[in-house]
Amino acid sequence: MSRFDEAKKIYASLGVDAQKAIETVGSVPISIHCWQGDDVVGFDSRESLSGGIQTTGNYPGKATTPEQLMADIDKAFSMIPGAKKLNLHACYAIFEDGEFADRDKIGPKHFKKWVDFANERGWGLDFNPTLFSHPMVKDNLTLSSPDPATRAFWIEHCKRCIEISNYFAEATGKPCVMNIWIPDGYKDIPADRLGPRMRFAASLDEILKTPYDKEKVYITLESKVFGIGLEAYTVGSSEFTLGYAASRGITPLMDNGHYHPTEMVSDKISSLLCYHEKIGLHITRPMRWDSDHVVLFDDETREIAKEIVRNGALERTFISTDYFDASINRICAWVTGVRNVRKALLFALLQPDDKMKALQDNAEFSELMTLCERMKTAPFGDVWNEYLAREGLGDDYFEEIRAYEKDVLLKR
Ligand code: RNT
Ligand code: ZN
Repeated sequence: MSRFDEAKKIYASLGVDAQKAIETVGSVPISIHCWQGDDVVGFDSRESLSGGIQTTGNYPGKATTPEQLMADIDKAFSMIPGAKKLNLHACYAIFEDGEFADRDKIGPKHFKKWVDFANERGWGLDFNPTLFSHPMVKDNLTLSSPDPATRAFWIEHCKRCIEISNYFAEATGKPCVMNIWIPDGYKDIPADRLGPRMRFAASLDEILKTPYDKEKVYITLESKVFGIGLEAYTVGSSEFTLGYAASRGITPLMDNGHYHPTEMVSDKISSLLCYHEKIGLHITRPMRWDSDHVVLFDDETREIAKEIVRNGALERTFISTDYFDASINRICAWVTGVRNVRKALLFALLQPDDKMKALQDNAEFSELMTLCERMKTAPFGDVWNEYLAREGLGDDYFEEIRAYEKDVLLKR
């Protein structure tokens, strides 16, 4: 009997259909961030990364051209099982023949190469306006700036990004999620907290007047508690974005690096599901701060996956990754982090949810605790390895990464 057959029997005895879990897990799309490949630099400006986010490390081999980034994406994606989307930022616009368009002038044509790239591979595309690393970020402010010209520039940028998102949805035939995140905030205690938030809301209202196909383009709004140099106050706080999204009928997005350390996104998903048909997630790993380490197969990643699966929310959740480690091989970072999201989903699909809910409702908390603990040591690895094998992949991928580093990355 194979290890998987053995595991299947054990899971069946716990009330779980391992075969079905394997069949389901690969169909869940994970939107993979392109920006792990080049430390969130992009191709449109020579500005260094700003906005209170930071990459640290100087590992060799970073992609610096669209061709290199595409090659690295191909390599990484080939080692990641399951349905994938590619998540782009506006700063990854591709200009040809010496042409340049500033962020308030970009359009679909600057992303045609990305559309061709995605279509050749059958991937959907997601998108993000880039409201950082640009001289029009004035005093750390964009859409909430007191300066009308600054606000107007970024409003125009976001409107163009909606157009580009519409183009993505149409050209790929797959829905496009466009996520708005602004870095705006203050380093020290502000004298006016309301003004910037009112201006941000007014700017968003203006942006949302842009026509778009609501069946195909989903606009999400991401919150944040603080950034580097923006420690005292961020305009787009959790309360602000949840209120805005609920009142305007757009989708809230939670990044699990964007809360106080004892606040858990896994605990927040169910609350948002009460009020929103769709929710968005940026899955990352905060280490003491919003450090965006590579996602591991850790407790919180599993708990987030469990909340999505046991609440029947796989089709209601836009799952994307958002981390950027420049201190290790970037392909390895991509593959490891995204595999861990998929692994957490498989783990979640292997829980006896009905039984556990019944135990909770019957106040059988001792039994619930023991069952949860047993599930941790059930033969999960055998099911994961079976899933990988069916995808033509293995659990030991490091030699392949090392070979690509030697043959491609170190020659750059
Ligand atoms: C920043 C946000 C945001 C960015 C990306 C690059 O704290 O998490 O999502 O990481 O847009
Ligand atoms: Zn994020």
